[in-house]
Amino acid sequence: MSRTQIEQWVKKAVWSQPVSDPHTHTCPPVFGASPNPEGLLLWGVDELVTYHYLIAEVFRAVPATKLPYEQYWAMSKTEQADHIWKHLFVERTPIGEACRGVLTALERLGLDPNEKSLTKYRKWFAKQTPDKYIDKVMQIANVDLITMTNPVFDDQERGIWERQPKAGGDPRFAAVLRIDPLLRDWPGACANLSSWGYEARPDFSGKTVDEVRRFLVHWLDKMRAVYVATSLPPEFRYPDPRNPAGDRFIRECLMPVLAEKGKPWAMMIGARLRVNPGLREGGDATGIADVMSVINLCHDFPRSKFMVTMLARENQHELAAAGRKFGNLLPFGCWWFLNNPSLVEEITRMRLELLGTMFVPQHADARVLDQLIYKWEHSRRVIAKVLVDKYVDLTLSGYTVTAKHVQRDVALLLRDNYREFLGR
Ligand code: FIX
Ligand code: ZN
Repeated sequence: MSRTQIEQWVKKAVWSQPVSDPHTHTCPPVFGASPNPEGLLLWGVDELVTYHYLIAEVFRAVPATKLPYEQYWAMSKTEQADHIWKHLFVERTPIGEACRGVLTALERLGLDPNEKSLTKYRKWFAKQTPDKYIDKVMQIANVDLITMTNPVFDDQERGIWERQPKAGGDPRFAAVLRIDPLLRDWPGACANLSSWGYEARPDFSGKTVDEVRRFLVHWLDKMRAVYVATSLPPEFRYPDPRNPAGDRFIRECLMPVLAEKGKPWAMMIGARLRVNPGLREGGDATGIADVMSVINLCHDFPRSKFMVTMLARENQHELAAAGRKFGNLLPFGCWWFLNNPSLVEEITRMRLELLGTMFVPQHADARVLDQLIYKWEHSRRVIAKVLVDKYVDLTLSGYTVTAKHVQRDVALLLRDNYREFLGR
C-alpha cells in the first residue's frame, strides 16, 4: 500500500464527505439578516472583514491610543471594514489565520482575493440573496447541517422564537439551547426567569427546581434543540463548594431534564470574557480549566452525554485522556484560539492516537455564514494530512488499509459521530 494511494483515498474521502457542523453562530434568514442591524444572520464581505477576530487584530496594527475604541465603534460597518481591509490586507500581509480565511472564502466564491478595496466584492455580494446564498455556501463548504447557537437569555434571540413560529423550521439548521447565565450568573438568571413567569429563586426556595426544569423543557421543546450548551469560565468546577447553586442547578435541574430528553450537554470550557471590554465580542481570552470537573460529571451522571470542547491548548491532552475513561464524553472541535492549522494538526493527531476515530475533530464556530467555506476548507486540509500519516503508520504495522476503511472513518469523524451522539 503506497503513501500515494493512501493520499488519493484520503483526499477523495475528506473532500467528498458532507460535514454536519456541531457548532456555529449562524442561522436562517427568518432571524433577520445583515445589513439589517437587527439581523442575526451575518453574511457578506463587510461582515467577513469585521469578524471580531479581525477587529482585535486591527487594534494591534492601529492601537486604541491612535484610534480609540469608541471612535471605531462609531464608524459605519462599511467604514470599519475599509479600515480593517486597509491595515490588515493591504498595508500588511494577511498571513494570520483569520485574514487568510477571508481570502479563502472570497477565492472559493470565485472572487479575486487580491483587490486593494472592497468595492468589487460589495458589488458581487449585492447581487446575492441570503436564502440562496446559504445554499451556495453549504454547497461550497460541503456542509449538510449547520448547528446553531440560540442564547435564550438574549432578548433579541428569544423575541424571534416567541414571534416567529418558523424560527426552528429550516431543515438546513439545528437549534441549540444556550443557557450560559444559568451557570455564569445564577442570581441574574433567576431574576430573568421570574420576569418570564417562572418561580425561580437564587436560594432554591419554593418551587425553584421544578420551575427551572419547566423552563428548560419549554425551550428544548420549542426550539427542538439538539443539545444544551454553555460557555464556562476557566474557574468552572464540579462539584464546587464555592458555588453550591451551580452544583444544585446541574444536579437537580439540568441533568434530570437532559436525561429525560436524551440530549447532550455541550460544555465549552475556558473562556474568560471581556478581558478587554473595548473590543466587545473580540475582547475574550482563554484560560486553563479543570478536566477533573468533566471527569466528575461523566462519573456522577453515567447515563448523561457530555460533548466537551476546551479553549486552552494545555487542556487538550488531559481531555483526550479523559475521553478514554468515559464513553459518555465526546471531545469535539478545536475551539476559537485553537482553530489554527498548527494546533488543529497537533490536537487531531493526538486524538486519533488516543481515541481512534471516536471523537469529533472540528466545529466551524462560524459567526459569519461565509466562514463555513474557509473554516472547513482549512480544517479538511489538516485532518486529511494527519489521516494520511496515521494510515501509513497502520500499514507499517502490516494492516491492509482499504478505500472503504478510509471512507467509513472520515464519515464518522465529519458527520456520524456527532449525529449518533445526538441520537439523530
Ligand atoms: O462561546 C462561544 O460559543 C464562542 O465560540 C464565542 O463566544 C466566540 O466569540 C467565538 O465566536 C469564537 O470563535
Ligand atoms: Zn462559539
